[in-house]
This record gives sequence, structure tokens and C-alpha cells, in this order.
Amino acid sequence: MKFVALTIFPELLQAFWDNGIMRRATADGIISPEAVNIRDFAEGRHKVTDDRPYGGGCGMVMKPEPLAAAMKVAKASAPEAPTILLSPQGERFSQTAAEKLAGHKELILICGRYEGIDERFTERFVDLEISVGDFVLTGGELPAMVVMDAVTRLLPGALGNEDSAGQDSFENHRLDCGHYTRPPVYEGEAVPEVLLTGHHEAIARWRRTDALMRTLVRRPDLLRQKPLDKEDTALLKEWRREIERLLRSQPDGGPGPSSGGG
Ligand code: 4HQ
Repeated sequence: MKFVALTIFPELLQAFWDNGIMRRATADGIISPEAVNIRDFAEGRHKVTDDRPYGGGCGMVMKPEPLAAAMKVAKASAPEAPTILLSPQGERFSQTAAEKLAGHKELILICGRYEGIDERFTERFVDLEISVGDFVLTGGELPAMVVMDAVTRLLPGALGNEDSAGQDSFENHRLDCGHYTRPPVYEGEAVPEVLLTGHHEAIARWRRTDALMRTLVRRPDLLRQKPLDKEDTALLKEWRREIERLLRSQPDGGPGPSSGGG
């Protein structure tokens, strides 16, 4: 996967590419990252990339010409790439979006600064606008890193054998289960017993239950996105039986269905 990022802060992206999984994926030829410095394409002695907004108001707007010249270089380097602008006006980024982008062989990411970029550049050169969330950042570099990170870990060979991408949170519309490592007792809190038994089937069942219950409590919206499979339905019915048993054992028999148990 070739990543070409247009930015006025190439060092920000380089620091990201120079570390961890991104560094290894680059060394292994799985990704090929490249920054194009928009300032290199700005005119004049001061290499100005921004200007005041027409219509007045505060803040500055990125000029279209340096961006267009930088884009020409980016397109020469990645001719088949969709061009992606990181912006709060974009479509919300998700695991599904990451999976789609991972199917391309090249991506061009445009990182704006200031109040944003001239709309005429966007109309002419941008295929897709992506937002990483409903909050305002000072630039598109962090969102571009978010996108590249989520995409890279989906590429074959990018993760070590120990953490395969398929098992993680969201890939199955679930939050992840809890994770534990040594020591077995930390500040008086023990690791869930089953994880120490070496009983792989029981461990898998515990993890699946933990993931399901965490999702039910914290993000019930995720469970509604996709029908439950047989195993999860069975787990939830087991929990329902257990909850009903607990309620029935209360001194007053517990609130009945008609007395507003919600
Ligand atoms: N930006 N998701 C770049 C964002 C943002 C987001 C604000 C993008 C500033 C110039 N980008 N402009 N949220 O907050 O993608």
C-alpha cells in the first residue's frame, strides 16, 4: 500500500512512520509512505500557503495553487489512488471504511491546517472526505495517521502472528474482552480464574461472554447493527435465565413484568 500525504508538517507524519508497526511494515515492503510538503509548492520568498478568507472573518484558508501543485506530484507518485481529504465535514471513519480503503493499492491523504482549504481545490481534486469524529482539531495530520494506522494493520503480514487483526474489537461488531497478564494478583485483584486453567475451550467461552456483556452494557448500539449468531443468542439466554432466577429469589419475588421491571 502506498500512502502519499500532502501536508505542511511532513515531520509529524515521518515520526509516525518511523516507529512501531508502521516502521516494520515499511521495512517489510507492506506499506510505502511518502510526504509531499505543500510549502515546497508555494510561490515567493515567504512560501505562503494560506490567505485571508473572502467574505471576512477570523482564521486563514489554504490557497488552492500550492495544494494543486503538490497534488500533481502526489498523483504522479500514486496514479491510481483515491484522494482523501480529512475534514469534520467528511463521512465518519469506521472499521468498515478502513476495510474498504485497505482494498486499494494507493491512497492520497490531504492534511489541511487553519480553517480549512479553498473549496475550489476540494471540488476539483478530492474524491472522498473523511472525518475521524465530531470534534475540531488543528490539522488533518492526526486524522490521516488514524486512517493509515487502521488501514495498515489490516494488510496481510503487518501484524505479528500473536495479534491477528480478525480477532479484534469491531471486526465482529463487538467490543474486545478484558485482557490480563502477570502478576496473577495485583493490588489484591486476581485474574479471572478460568484464564489460568489452560482449558482453551472454557477460555474462549469466557472471552466471548465477556466481550458480549461489555458490548451490551457499554455499546448496545453495536449489537443492534447485526443479528446475533446462535452462540451469542444462547449466551444471552443463559444470562437471562440467571437474571430471572436472581429476581425470583428476592424476598418479594422481585418486580414482575407488569410492575415495570425496566
Ligand atoms: N480537522 N476529522 C483539518 C478536523 C478533522 C476531524 C479540523 C481537519 C481542521 C483544517 N479532520 N482542518 N475531526 O478536525 O478529520
